[in-house]
Amino acid sequence: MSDFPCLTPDEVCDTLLAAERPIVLSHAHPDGDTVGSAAALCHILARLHKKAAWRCADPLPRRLAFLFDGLDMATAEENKGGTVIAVDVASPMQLGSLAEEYLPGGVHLMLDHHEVGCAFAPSLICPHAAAAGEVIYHLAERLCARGALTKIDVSVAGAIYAAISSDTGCFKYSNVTAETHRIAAALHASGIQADKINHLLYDSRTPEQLAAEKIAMSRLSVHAGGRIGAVCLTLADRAGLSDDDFETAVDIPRSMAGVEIALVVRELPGGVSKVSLRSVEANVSAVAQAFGGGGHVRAAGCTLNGCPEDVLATIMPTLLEALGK
Ligand SMILES: [Mn+2]
Repeated sequence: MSDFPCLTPDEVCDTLLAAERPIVLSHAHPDGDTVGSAAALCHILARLHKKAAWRCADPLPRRLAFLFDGLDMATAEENKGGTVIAVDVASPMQLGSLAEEYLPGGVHLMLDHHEVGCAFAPSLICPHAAAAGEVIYHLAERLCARGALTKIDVSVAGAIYAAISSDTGCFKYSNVTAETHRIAAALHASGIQADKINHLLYDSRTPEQLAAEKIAMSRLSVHAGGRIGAVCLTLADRAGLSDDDFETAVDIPRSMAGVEIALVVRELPGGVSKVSLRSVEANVSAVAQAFGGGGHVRAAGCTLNGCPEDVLATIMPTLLEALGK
């Protein structure tokens, strides 16, 4: 267990209210939840008269850039030495190259929702929340109740909505609860344009993303009588395209009828391959953990030595076990 305290929502609000020159950190290979939650927190901090900086080990994906619209951000240099808050980051490894800079001891607060992780700062972790965005929503509500915020305005609401929509596949995944919908309803009432946000997140692909999907489709293989769908991508397959472009590749095996576990195995430089796992019901978090990774029950990942085909063969017995075969 970690040596860092678990904080109450009120203690987190105290930290936010006392924060000076805040720096908000997102996890490496940023997704809509870590970026949306960070943007929402930056908007909240702006209402508290604090100009925040945002940092991530990897570049902000183009399709998520709209989340920072209207925010007057500080540079990391300007806020150096200030209060550091990590959002949607479950473990030090997920900070990527920022871990060297901020750990140990340089992060003051972590706000997260992963059930498996390794705390690296005083934390508020809500494993039942579908997204880190839900955690931010409850903090914003708490700040309103304490009179520190007058309301959850449209900018805060839009960023939280995008965060939650991202981690729930547009409110489709099994992590969605009645509470998720209650929060979404409240965000709608704040005047957000949910249709526009979801269009930007889901229905708008660049030519590069479409090219990546075409490659992923050509690398699809099925196993266990159609219950496992895998896409193996070598460095050569991905030449000229970014990781960002391949973000939706896992949707291809996942969308195949009968597939219970979908995965993408991508070769990285240095002889390792990164596995992204999704499932309908099976516990892929257990699979990822067996190989030193982690995540959620139905969305997890790990990194192993070897080329994609070899890594797929290595983890196949564990995948079959997860299917209960
Ligand atoms: Mn998340």
